[in-house]
Amino acid sequence: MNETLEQARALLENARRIVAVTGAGISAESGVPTFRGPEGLWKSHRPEELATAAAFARDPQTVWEWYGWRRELIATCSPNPAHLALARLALDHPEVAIITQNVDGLHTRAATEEAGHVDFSPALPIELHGSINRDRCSACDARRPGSPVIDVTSIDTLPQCDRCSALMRPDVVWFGEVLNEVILDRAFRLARSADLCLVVGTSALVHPAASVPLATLGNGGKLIEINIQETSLTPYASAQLNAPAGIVLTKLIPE
Ligand code: BJW
Ligand code: ZN
Repeated sequence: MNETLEQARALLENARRIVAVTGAGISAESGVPTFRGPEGLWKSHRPEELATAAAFARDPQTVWEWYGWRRELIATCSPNPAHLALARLALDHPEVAIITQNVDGLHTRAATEEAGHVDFSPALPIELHGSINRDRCSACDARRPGSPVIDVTSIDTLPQCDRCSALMRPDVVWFGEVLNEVILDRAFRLARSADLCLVVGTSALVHPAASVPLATLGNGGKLIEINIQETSLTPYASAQLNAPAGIVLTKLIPE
């Protein structure tokens, strides 16, 4: 890895505008399970089966059980050295944006931990797939902070909207749903104007998020990939660092 690490350091030092596109792998060292792979299954359901509006309409109790389990788990997790290193990079460097597919809020927590306050920070992420810690009404779109514990005993005990009494759902983007247009435009604009894209811990299987690094490449920018496995983006990477994100990013972005 040492030679590639040197290449990656040189790319980072020479870049003026940088985007970091992250996925579930960056939170793996915090104890948050990834979606795909042997560790990624929950009660033998695949995310494609549970993370859909159709699954919620058919069986909201099972879908809420999964999200409730994940909320409780994430509440016990903390940002790891990889989140903190990216937050440092964004605070120290004038033009860095963190774009995440993750809904776990760990980049946001890292931003406040590194900056020491909760106001606007350049280390706050652009969250493409929403936040697991917010609820959204399935009928009127009202949003509110989510309860940390969900009672899935019956439909009537599931979270309900204060405004219209319909079922609340997690404020995340499910398969087949469109991503927020403003957020997505911003992510693509930043990626297109970046000289360098760090792609960290994503299988790069889910679109349109997986196309964001391609926008940097398409405009003549370079990619650094940090992943314990190869992905469809690996052949396009100027440097592929094949090791856990926490180890690589602390070497690449020292304190
Ligand atoms: C480590 C590590 C360590 C582990 N260090 N690395 C174009 C082509 C084909 C299909 C489509 C397309 N455009 C749209 C689609 C359809 C669909 C899609 O992409 N399907 C594909 C699966 C084929 N996309 C959508 O439906 C999207 N909507 C949309 O496009 O609307 C317009 C439209 C509608 C209808 C038709 C056509 C267009 C919405 C996608 C929403 C995804 N939502 C989820 C759930 C969010 C809520 C929740 O959390 O429950 O988002 S699915 C899930 O996957 C989650 C993730 O953000 C996303 C990506 O997963 P990620 O982060 O890459 O995780 P893993 O587990 O896959 O990978 C982990 C990686 O980490 C691995 O590589 C490991 O090796 C690595 N790793 N430890 C470094 N320590
Ligand atoms: Zn409502």
